[in-house]
Amino acid sequence: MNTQQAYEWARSWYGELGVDVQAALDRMANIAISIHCWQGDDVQGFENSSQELGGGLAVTGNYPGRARSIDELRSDFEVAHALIPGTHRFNLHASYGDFGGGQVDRDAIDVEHFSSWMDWAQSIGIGLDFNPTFFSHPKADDGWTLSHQDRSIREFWIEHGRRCRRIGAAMGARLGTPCITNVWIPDGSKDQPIDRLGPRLNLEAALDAIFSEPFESTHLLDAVECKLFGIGSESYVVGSHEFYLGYAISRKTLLCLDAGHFHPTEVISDKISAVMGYLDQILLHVSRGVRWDSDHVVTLNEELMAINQEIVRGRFLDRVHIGLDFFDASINRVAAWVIGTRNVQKALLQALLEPTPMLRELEHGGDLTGRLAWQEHLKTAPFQAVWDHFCEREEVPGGISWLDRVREYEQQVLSKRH
Ligand code: RNT
Ligand code: ZN
Repeated sequence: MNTQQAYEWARSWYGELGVDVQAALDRMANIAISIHCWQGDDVQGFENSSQELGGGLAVTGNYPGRARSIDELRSDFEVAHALIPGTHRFNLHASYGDFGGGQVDRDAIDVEHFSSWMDWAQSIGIGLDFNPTFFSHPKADDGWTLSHQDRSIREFWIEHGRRCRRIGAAMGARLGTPCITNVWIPDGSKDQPIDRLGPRLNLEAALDAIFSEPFESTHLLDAVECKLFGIGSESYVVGSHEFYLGYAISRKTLLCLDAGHFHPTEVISDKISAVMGYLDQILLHVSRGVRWDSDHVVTLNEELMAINQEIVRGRFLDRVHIGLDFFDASINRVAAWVIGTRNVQKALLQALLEPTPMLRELEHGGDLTGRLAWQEHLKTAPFQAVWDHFCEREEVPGGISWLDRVREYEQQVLSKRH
């Protein structure tokens, strides 16, 4: 059976369950994933400083070939993007500005430092997303930024946040697609604090100051990212889930849910339907924690499936922005991007191929036995044939053949970086 015959057979298999495969593929082709720049260079950035990675973030592994310059990062991403079906977005951190070999502090960055990124994005036809960088900086070395007890430190970071929104809005205006600008700060405490309230009040006021400048929502969308704990903030995180949920609802920003930011058995797939009644849009940081917020490359596991099922079943595709957040330096970084992004797409496509009305009917009719039997049966549906057809349609390698291109690029380019 050739791939076309396999696809036709799979199509009729799904068709018998009332699933329109063609419609699912058409929908898939238009879903842009926000691919994070920081998998390409181990969250180092291009600030020309000797500052080490901070904020409790940890990248482990020393696989050769890390991107050391803007040109290398762009080239690596282009290789990955060409192996991922569809057109996606690139998610930059403020520390990745084009500073021309000089040093520009975080409270002095401006649109001009990102104009070459915008030129590049436009030239390859992708949108950009953005993040202020509240870590890996002398003024964040004690682990506190926007909620710092020292007003001058808070003001430094507020200025950074305000500038980042201007940069984000410029990206959105230039590229014709809103730039989601996501605030994550590391602030918190290793041990039990006496004052849990004060820093939260500081953070609330600092965020209000950052968000006070109005921008068109067609240019800029603001998001805030909550977290349960981090390395060095095990006992208290200022920007917790409750804090940011309340903030996002009251200020009408997006809430960012990172899959690695909750208790190990607490899942963001269950949070989507809970928050969508109160929030217009949300951002996801699809990640994979292994025992902790370890940011492993996303695999096609049950939670990834559940996240995407929730987005599709709730008809939230236009209101949930899918971003990625993982960083693994122990494997080829281009492959990490390709594997993680394609996995999200596979989960999404499987969700779009679900015979949801039939499953709902079983559930509503009280046939929980049938529901479980069908859920399990669908796990071995002839999905691979549909996926390969989708890749072919989008002119990218199907199956595992993309790996040949990554290996070739590794041999010709990545292995020569020392
Ligand atoms: C950290 C957050 C945040 C970062 C990136 C680099 O716990 O998940 O999103 O991973 O900003
Ligand atoms: Zn995140």
